[in-house]
Amino acid sequence: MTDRSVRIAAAQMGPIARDEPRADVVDRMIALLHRARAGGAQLVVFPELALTTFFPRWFFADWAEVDVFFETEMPSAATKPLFDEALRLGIGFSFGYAEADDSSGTRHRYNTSILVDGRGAIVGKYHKVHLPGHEEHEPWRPFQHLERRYFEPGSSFDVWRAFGGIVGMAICNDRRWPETYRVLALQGCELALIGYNTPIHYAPDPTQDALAGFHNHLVLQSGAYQNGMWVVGVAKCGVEEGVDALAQSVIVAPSGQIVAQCTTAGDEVVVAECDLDRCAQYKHTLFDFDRYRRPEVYGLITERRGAIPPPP
Ligand code: ING
Repeated sequence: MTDRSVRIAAAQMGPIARDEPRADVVDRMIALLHRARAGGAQLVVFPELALTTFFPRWFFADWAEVDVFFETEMPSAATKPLFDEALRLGIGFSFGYAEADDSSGTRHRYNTSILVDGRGAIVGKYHKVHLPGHEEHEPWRPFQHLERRYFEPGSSFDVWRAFGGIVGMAICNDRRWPETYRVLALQGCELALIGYNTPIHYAPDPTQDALAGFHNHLVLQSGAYQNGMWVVGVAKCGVEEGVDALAQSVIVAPSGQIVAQCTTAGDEVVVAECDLDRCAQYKHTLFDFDRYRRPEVYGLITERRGAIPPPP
């Protein structure tokens, strides 16, 4: 058994204020990079929408007010210091941001995550597939969740060969859908990097609030175990512009065990030794997909969107 260990850091971030300059946020990310480096990390995972406050919590009638939160180039002048420092340290990283893509002549906006290798190259880009929340202003809510208004959904889950293994990315709500992990794992994914911004209060059903932490770890751990992959879930958390967001960032082994967990609701780094060869303990036994899966029985999973119960 070879050892394909990668030392991975979960770089959790505390609140980002609405008017916090990107340069200040990048300084925080570089400080986290240094703390990860001190722990020997080769790959640092940052949260979803790591450069700005979680702006989908507000309704903006004017798109000009929304677009200030988007990046039109990556790296940009504001983020280049992060790329430069990571390159100097030889560390790879991933982070989420709001992407404005004007390359087609019309603007397309995505909730995006990128993967950068130790040589500073952007080796992967992912557009969030599962957009939660709602499309129109819903004043009954204490705060909005307008990702479905501000972003277009992505159209694929992809993997990339990097850091000695096969790496995939997902974003926040994606982690709640088992299809996310399974589609990645059907491409051989050994490591899934997942940033999140999760308000603890869920207006449609507040009874879920008390279970926010349980549900977060439940889905990350089951995704890891059922697909024999390492899963890194990293929060932007704490009370951000009056909204309390879940922390509890974790690194989860293919066994489903949590091997490292943040214990604050702020900027914090935890590091774990992630031997990608441990994936085989599950992928080649209990979850040997090619031997045990029955896709001919699973047709409804891709044919049908909503549930259709039997006739009464
Ligand atoms: N956030 C949330 C998530 O799926 C949400 C949406 C909020 C779900 C509160 C449940 C409760 O973690 C994002 N950004 O997807």
